[in-house]
Amino acid sequence: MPPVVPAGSLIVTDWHRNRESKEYFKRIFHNKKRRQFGLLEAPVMPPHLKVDNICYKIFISGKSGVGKTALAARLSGQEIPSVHYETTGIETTVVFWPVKLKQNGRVLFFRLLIWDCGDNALRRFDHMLPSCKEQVDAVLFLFSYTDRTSLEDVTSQIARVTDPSDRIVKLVVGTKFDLIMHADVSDDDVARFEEVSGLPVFSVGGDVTGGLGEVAPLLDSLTEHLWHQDCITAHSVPLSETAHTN
Ligand SMILES: Nc1nc2c(ncn2[C@@H]2O[C@H](COP(=O)(O)OP(=O)(O)OP(=O)(O)O)[C@@H](O)[C@H]2O)c(=O)[nH]1
Ligand SMILES: [Mg+2]
Repeated sequence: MPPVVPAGSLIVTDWHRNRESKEYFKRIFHNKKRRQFGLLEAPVMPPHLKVDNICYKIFISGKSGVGKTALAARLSGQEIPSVHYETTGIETTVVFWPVKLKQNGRVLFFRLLIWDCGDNALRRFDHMLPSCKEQVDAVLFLFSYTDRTSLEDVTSQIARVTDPSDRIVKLVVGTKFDLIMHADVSDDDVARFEEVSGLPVFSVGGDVTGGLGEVAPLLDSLTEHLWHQDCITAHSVPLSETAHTN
């Protein structure tokens, strides 16, 4: 299992709060809202701020209703549907996230292609899971704070989706953290799970306000783990020679 990378060891965390990052982060906004990127679109940078885009495939895994579609919307700054519409197939969302490397101050634009597959569709059609797993770089395993069985299910999801020998980044996300009145999972449960699984758990919940603070901890950690994984795979080969650069 890939190691957990301590926050801030490779990238500048919370860089969105830094004034110098403004020029980069404003490229993922349009009219003060997060810009929605099509599959072939990318932020346009002025020549003096030329940055590399590096692309990754991220799969969101979890029981039906746990909040996979809502998380994809949250990460891309879109509104979360208030009622549950089961996702009938695979939906993809593009999320761009600028990152500053600690080592050399270089800025990279991470392009995260998020794959969200409805859990019932995944179970009904055998070809869906292999498609989602194909060349995947990271998996976000979801549980809901309002459903204890969804946390217990994460271990079997990990076994179903990944192999102990693979180098896929794995993070766990607890959704519906805002529904504290209906909480069925305690802090102790989460701490125990983190200790046993060795995986970091992130908590999300509430409405999407479009502020970067609500997604930065998860996106910073995801990109930092992806970068770490790439450095290991490439044995510190310069970025221009790695497979993910375009
Ligand atoms: N309050 C609150 N509601 C949430 C949160 N995340 C998701 N929901 C709600 O939970 C319901 C189900 O969320 P979805 O994202 O559609 O669930 P899903 O995992 O995509 O489900 P399938 O597509 O059937 O596999 C929706 O009504 C969401 O509004 C959250 O963090 N807080
Ligand atoms: Mg869905």
